[in-house]
Order: sequence, then structure tokens, then C-alpha cells
Amino acid sequence: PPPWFSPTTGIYTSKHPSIHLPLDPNLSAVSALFSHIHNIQNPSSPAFIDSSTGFSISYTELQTLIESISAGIHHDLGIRQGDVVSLVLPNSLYFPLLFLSLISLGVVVTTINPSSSLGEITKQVSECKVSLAFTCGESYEKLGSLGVVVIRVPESYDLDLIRIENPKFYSIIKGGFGVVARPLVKVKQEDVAAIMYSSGTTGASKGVMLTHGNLIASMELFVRFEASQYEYPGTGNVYLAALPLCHIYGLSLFVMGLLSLGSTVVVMRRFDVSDAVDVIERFGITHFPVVPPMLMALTKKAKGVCGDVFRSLKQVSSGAAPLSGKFIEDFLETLPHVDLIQGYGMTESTAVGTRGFNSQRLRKYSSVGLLAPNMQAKVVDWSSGCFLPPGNRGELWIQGPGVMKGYLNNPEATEMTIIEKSWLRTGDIAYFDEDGYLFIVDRIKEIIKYKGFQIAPADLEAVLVSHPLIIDAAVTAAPSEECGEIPVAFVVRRQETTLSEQDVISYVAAQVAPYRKVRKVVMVSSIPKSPTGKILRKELKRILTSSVSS
Ligand code: 4UU
Repeated sequence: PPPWFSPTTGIYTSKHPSIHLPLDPNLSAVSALFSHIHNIQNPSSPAFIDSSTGFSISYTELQTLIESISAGIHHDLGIRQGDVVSLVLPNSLYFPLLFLSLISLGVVVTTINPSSSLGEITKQVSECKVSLAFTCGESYEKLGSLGVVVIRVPESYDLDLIRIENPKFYSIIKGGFGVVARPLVKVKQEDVAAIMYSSGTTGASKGVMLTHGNLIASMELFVRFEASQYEYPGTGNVYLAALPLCHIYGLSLFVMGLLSLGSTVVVMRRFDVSDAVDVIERFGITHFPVVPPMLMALTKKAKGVCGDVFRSLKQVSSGAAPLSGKFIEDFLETLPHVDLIQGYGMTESTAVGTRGFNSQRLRKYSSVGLLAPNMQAKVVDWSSGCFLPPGNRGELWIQGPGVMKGYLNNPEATEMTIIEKSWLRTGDIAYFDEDGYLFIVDRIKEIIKYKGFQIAPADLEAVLVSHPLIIDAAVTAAPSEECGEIPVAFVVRRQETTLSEQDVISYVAAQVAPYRKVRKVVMVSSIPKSPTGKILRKELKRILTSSVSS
């Protein structure tokens, strides 16, 4: 057997040498980040640029701003260590500034997608006991109606304008005008820094508790390690941040990891392919992390654009959902000078998982790459429980310093997901090839991945059965070329009603974030269930395929 696989324990070890993680238990993720920023060569280079206005913040300014904003949050808002604050924000430079300022104070941040419905926001706010939220746009009223203290975040970066239009926020930026400096708090690596939402292998979406230590692991093992392998590491690299910062993929890269390298992050409010192409040319983007639908849109667009526009681009990396062979071929043909790699991770692993180092040189494009340093894996046969050697498919379990502390207030779900205190069940079916490259081939967990976003069938089922004319319902995924997967609802309606497919779609759409709406409805007379009442999701998938082919 290869040296990275032990047949006796069934454990796969990373092929990369181990990374030395900071040992000091009293270290916040922001202190760890700042210790790297202090070493970057050119602190006057931009850390962040806003893609639409060109407004930028240098590394020196970034540190000053975090110091003063955290003082403002402490003195003006009275927020203290251990309090939970929510960010309900689209991408902007304020997102990383607020996130880092808050966690530097030992405050726990929970991120909420700004397109979330009142119901979705209510659930997260009450589960996390949110005491204050930063938001803008429509979410302001939604949060206000829940009795949460809400701070409106400006769209502008013009301080004179902010002083007049939003004095409250101006005061926070200015450190609460406090003569008293930033408070000294003692933050431990084991303290929770963020609560991100994910449904894991089963059931409704749950709060994933990520510690400062988890964020440090993500910075070191996912982002910094990969950069150390480039021929072109660190400063000088310009990343395009078009992925949502409220999701772990965007958060781990753009809010934390890349800053430790002195790279420049160009932040787009939301992905639009034409804008992205302009931004790539205008700012000389070198690295563009995407999800598969973005890769498809980019390839399509690139076919009609002069190749010179992409001259600066060195690497596109795809993750969060499976990338089809067709997309890969199309991309390689269209932009042959650009490296294409995949990465794999989960909210529950703080995005630490695998990255496709050298996969382009080995032409293993469909692989998600090699295990990150300090990480271990097992491939488990789901019927026998045996641990499988390279070349065999089974459920992937991973272990290492990125793995979450647990689900918030949910010891049962934590126990089902983290086996023997350390192994994270991923719910993905995968195998390692003879070179140690990982291939994700299927998913046995319930989640639906719409454009890389998670949708929990159980969340949609709860909305469906709340309709007075729906007796029972179940949700599963149907494949979609454009979006990866779309949610399809199987609905048992009351016999006497005329409730239509469209009525069901509209009913759900009014109660969930737009990306989570049900996109197809199948009326059935009953939902296939096991004797214990569990929905037979495989059977639903079978009904779907047979109805498509007939
Ligand atoms: C097939 O989506 C994420 C994290 C994404 C990510 C991407 C690139 C992290 C690091 C990186 O380098 O998190 P979640 O929690 O929203 O969803 C996790 C699930 C996985 O269990 C798997 O089912 O998303 C799916 N997934 C992938 N599937 C993630 N990446 C891939 C992938 N191929 N490359």
C-alpha cells in the first residue's frame, strides 16, 4: 500500500507535510491574522477594492479600521464578549471589516444570507440569541420586527456622506469617538467565533459552531498552504470575490485567509458575468474562485470576448458542488492559459478539505485534489462499516483541526455527525485514486445544492405542510444543467381541493429566500415512507427519473 494509506486502521493521511499550527491556546483568529499581516512586504498595497467604485483599503488602513470599529462596537453599542451579533449583508468591504472587528472582541458572529425570508431570519435569530444585527435594505424592517437592535450599514464609502446620513455608523467607524481605546479581551482558540448554517447529513438547517482555532486552521491549511505551493505566492495576486461572503467558501478565503498573504481582494456585490469580465480586465484579476454555474457562465461569455481580456487570469478554482466533465472541457478549450482546479470542503470543516494541487499537470481535472495538510480521511463502506483502500467508493469521513465544535444546542445531531469525537461524516460518496487524489462521486445526505448554495429538504417540507390544503410533502433534487440541482416538491393535497402546482410554488416562494424556492411540483397520492415513517428519498428520485423518461 502507499505510505499515505494504512490498511490496518483504514486511515488516509495527507500527502503534504504537516503544518505547524500556533500552540498558544489564548489566540484569537484576528491576532493570528494580524501576526501574518505584520510580515507582509508592502502594507500600503490594497487589501480590499470595491469592484464598482474602485474604493480601496490598504493593509495599514485595514488594521486601523478594525481597531477603531471594534472600539466603536464596544463603546457605542455595548456589545461584549460572548454576545451574538448577526451580519445580514450582501458582499461589500463592510462585511470583512465588521466580521473581523466583532470576532476580535470575542463576539460570536452568525451570518444570514440577505435574501432570507422573515421566517428564516426569525429561526436563526432566536436559535442563536442574536442581540444585534448589522444589515441594509429590506432586511432592516424584518430584523426590527423581531425586536433585535439593528444597525444600518451604508452602501457608500464616503465618510463625509456617512457622517451626515448615518451618524450612528459613522460613530462606530470612528471608534465611538472614545478617548478610551479598544478594550482588552482574552479570546481563546476554543471559543466560538462564528455560527454558520448548514443542514449536515440530515434534517433542518442547524448552527455550525466554528471556533477561533477552526478559523486559524482554515487560514493555515486551506489558504496559506495552497499559496505556498504556487510559483506565484502572496503579494501581487488579485482575487475576485464574487462568491457570497456569508457562506463558508467565501468567508474562509476572502474574509480571513487571503489577507494573511497580502493579496488583494476585489469585492463584487453580486456575481454578474458581464461585470465580472470587466472587473477581471480592469483590476488585472489573477485568481477567480467560483461555483460550477459561474464557471459555465464565464466560459460562455469568454467565447464571445477577445482573449486578451483574460490575460491577467492565472487560476480559476471551482468548489461547493460537482463540476461536470463537459464544463471542464469547455473551459479548458476556451481559456487554455488558465489553470483550473477544484476544491472540496464543508461548512462543518471550516472549508478545510482538499484542493487540486497539480491536478492540471496530471490532467486530473475532475478530482477535488489532495487532502489538506494535517487532515486525515476514511472511506467507509455503508453496508459493512469496513474502511476501504484506494480505488473503492464509500462514505468519506474526515478528521483534523478544521472540524467544527458541534451543532448549536443539538447534541444528538452532533453525535450523529461527529463519530468517536473526531471523525466528521461528510455524507459524500468518494474514492481516492492510486495517487491519493480524491473524487466525489455522489451524495448520500439530503441536502440539495442549488448553484452551490445549500437547501435543506426538511426546511422546505416544513413550509409545505404548513399549508392548510397540503396533507403531506417531501422534497428532493432534480438535476439541472444550469444550476446543478433544483428542489422538486412531491405534494399530497386534500382530495376536494384544486390547489395547483403553481399555487404550491408561490406559497413556498413567499416564505423562503429566492434561491431556495421549490422549482417544480409533482402531485402524488402518498409519499413513499419506510415503516418507521422516514421519507424514502431514493424512491422519490426514482419516480422523478421515470417521469422524465416516460
Ligand atoms: C462536489 O460548499 C461548501 C464548501 C465549499 C468549498 C469549496 C472549495 C470549500 C473549500 C474549497 O476549496 O460547504 P457546504 O457546507 O455548503 O457544502 C458542503 C458540501 C459537501 O459535503 C459536498 O456535498 O458541498 C459539496 N461539495 C462538493 N461536491 C463541496 N465541494 C464540492 C466539490 N465537488 N468540489
